[in-house]
Amino acid sequence: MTELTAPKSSVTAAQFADEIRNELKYTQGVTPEQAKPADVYVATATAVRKHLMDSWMKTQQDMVNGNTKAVGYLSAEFLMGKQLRNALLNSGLTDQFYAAVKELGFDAQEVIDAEYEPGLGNGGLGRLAACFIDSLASLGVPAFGYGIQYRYGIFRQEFDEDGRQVERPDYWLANEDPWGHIDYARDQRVNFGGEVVEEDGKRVWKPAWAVRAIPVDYMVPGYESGRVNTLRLWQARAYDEFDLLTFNKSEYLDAVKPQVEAENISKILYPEDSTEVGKELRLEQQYFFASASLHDAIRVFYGDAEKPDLTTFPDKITFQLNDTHPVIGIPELMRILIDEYGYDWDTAWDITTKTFNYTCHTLLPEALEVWPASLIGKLLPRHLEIIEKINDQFMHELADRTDDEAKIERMRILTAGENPSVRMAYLASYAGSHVNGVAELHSQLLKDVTLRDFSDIYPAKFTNVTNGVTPRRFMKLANPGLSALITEGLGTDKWLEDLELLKNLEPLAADDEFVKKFAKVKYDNKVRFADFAKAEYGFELDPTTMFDTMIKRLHEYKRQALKILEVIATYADIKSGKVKAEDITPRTVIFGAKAAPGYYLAKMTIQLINNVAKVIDNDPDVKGKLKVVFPWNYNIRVAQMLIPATELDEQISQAGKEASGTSNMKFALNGALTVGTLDGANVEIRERVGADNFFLFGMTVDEVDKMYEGNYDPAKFYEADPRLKTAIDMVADGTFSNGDKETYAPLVSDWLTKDWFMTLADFTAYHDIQSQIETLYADQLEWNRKAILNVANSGYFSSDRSIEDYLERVWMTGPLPTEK
Ligand code: OAK
Repeated sequence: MTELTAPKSSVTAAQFADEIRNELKYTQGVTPEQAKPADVYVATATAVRKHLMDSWMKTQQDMVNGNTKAVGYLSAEFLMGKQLRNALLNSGLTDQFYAAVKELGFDAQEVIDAEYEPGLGNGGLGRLAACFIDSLASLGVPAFGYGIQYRYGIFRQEFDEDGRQVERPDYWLANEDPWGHIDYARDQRVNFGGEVVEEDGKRVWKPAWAVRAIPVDYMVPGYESGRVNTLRLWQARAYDEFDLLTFNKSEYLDAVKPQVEAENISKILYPEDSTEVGKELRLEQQYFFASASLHDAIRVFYGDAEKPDLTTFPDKITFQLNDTHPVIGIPELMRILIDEYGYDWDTAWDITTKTFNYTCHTLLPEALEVWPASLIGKLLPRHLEIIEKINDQFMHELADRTDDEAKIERMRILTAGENPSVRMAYLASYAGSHVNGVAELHSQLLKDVTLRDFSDIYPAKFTNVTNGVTPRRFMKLANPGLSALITEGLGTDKWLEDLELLKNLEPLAADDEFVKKFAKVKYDNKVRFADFAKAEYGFELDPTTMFDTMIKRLHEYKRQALKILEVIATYADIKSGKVKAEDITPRTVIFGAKAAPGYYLAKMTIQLINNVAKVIDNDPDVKGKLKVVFPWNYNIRVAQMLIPATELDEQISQAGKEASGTSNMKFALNGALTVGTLDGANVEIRERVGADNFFLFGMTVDEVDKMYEGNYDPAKFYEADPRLKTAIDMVADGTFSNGDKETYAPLVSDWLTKDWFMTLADFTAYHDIQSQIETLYADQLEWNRKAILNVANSGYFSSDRSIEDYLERVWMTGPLPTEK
């Protein structure tokens, strides 16, 4: 399928074909006859980069020479997805590409498929970072994304014959990466370990070992903005032996070990989502990229000046801390200013506090990073001193502001006692200019609960910026059919830059002809996904059934268990004849999820889902009525196929646990209806699309809190709802484990005795809403009308709007001036 693109590059398809031929010859060293699709992919990517080069250089020049403050987005994760089609779109070369590869005798899809998706993130936080740098470039705001170029991204997920998750290494760099440019000349030295000594009345850090940080630059082209920003991902390399020889011989062995291990620092992305593992390597990673990025920004804006005036640093760039992972950058900037540039403490503090802002992405206490002071002292002794001093200063400041000693004690950045630790969220909340949550409810809960003491003392720091998603990737690229229909309906494609224009689709929801066209697009997307699922996974999907999807990391709070228990109960209803054949709405339930490798119950839930899928599939009684599939290794590519094909989106987390969610936005924008709780951004989606166009169920945050207070007993809910009881009994009695009662015993026991996220308490409400869903689904015209209303009213959830909010509320900057 070709796509209409704007802006059109003036390059013709024939010229572009020549450029590709040229790259095949001079980059790949092959003739078009010898070339494989992978060669054509690399050649095309190389040609596209050249098209972007002038804008990239100009953007950097304008950023350095002008007066527009830049944004530095510091993030341990950037989950970018494939680059080729996005780069073609934003350079106006899509049509030329399709024509050129055809002329060269290749299948465009095979060329696109040759790109290996980099998985440099775990989930929502990493994908949000990718959407944000897309929007920054599209709005023409000068920006850097700063992170780590992990050699191994998120693990590749497979399932074994028992349905268990198996993690395989994702060696994405075993494939050519034509987008990344390694810039050896702009490396940075990052030091670790050693001790701090007193020299001439100054504290001097004598590190024990160092790592070379080498930037790999990725162009981030804006859509229709003519601007190209930079994503700079750091690679860790060892220095050569010369450095080691400077160490005292007797320490040689100790010294050589970290040297050899230097490259481990950028070797692997931690496959954790929300729960932290206290690993030394993780702190090394965090310091590695924070330190290299701060030094890099100083180099970018002040060149090699020996005595730059760094009091202007916060006017040059503002740094956003994407959760706590880069928060070690705060003491690092203090250290750079004091130790490397000779500023006094107060001046350094003034610069530092003006430079950083902090976004929190969680409500789970265990996801707020806390580092043992001993570990920081071992790896970064000078930073520990600085953190101690920040904490002292903070305690004094608090004593001036409140008499509440218990509160002061609660707020310590460095905890007291025998094994003190450093609370990174508190450090960020004290030192950052602004602190924000990622949806209204989340920001409110941060203020009321998680960071309450901080918001009491510093209310002006706290703000909300509701997340968003880029319509370029998640509508235009993922859903060409719907995009074309929207452009037809609106008479313009400007909605891709101003997503609120979707509002003008609202009247078309009353136009039966338009609704039918919309329904046809959805059906075609279902067929497309079914074809993909057949080719990729061997699944047989029936596109006439309802596509009901739950995609997100596997976590108890997200409650995949609620969904699978409802599926099991429905299966039992059909088997027992309780539900008549004619009353059944045939459904295909689609799951996509990775579980952290060490997360026992999450992995067991995956195994259960796979085995439920298997049992249902082998049962002729439910054929054509119910099907469950679990495409393994869910990633951005699968998301781009599956979201446009989905009719019902599951956002069923326990209220008060999901910070925002962003797939909920992607689904609404692609015309799915949501069944969801009042959690995260669901609340705002429902407000905008209208309560009639959203299937709400379940307890509210207040009800959840009350239930916790009342000593929640899940067994009562098990006893009270016969469907729930049957479903859990089936899991327990071996129905989904070849008769083995032990397989899921830990899961069953957790449900019946603990059930921290109250899956059982919400089960009945979740079932009750299903009949509303099915009644509406039976009236396809009405269903699709509501789906259109979801699209029309979700323009607010563009990441362009999120970035505009950050510009106004947090960063106080804007786009580079455009030339007349
Ligand atoms: C990851 C590690 C530590 C803390 C939070 C996360 C994370 O991925 N959080 C997710 O961030 C998304 C983007 O803001 C939100 O939409 C999700 O609700 C949140 O779980």
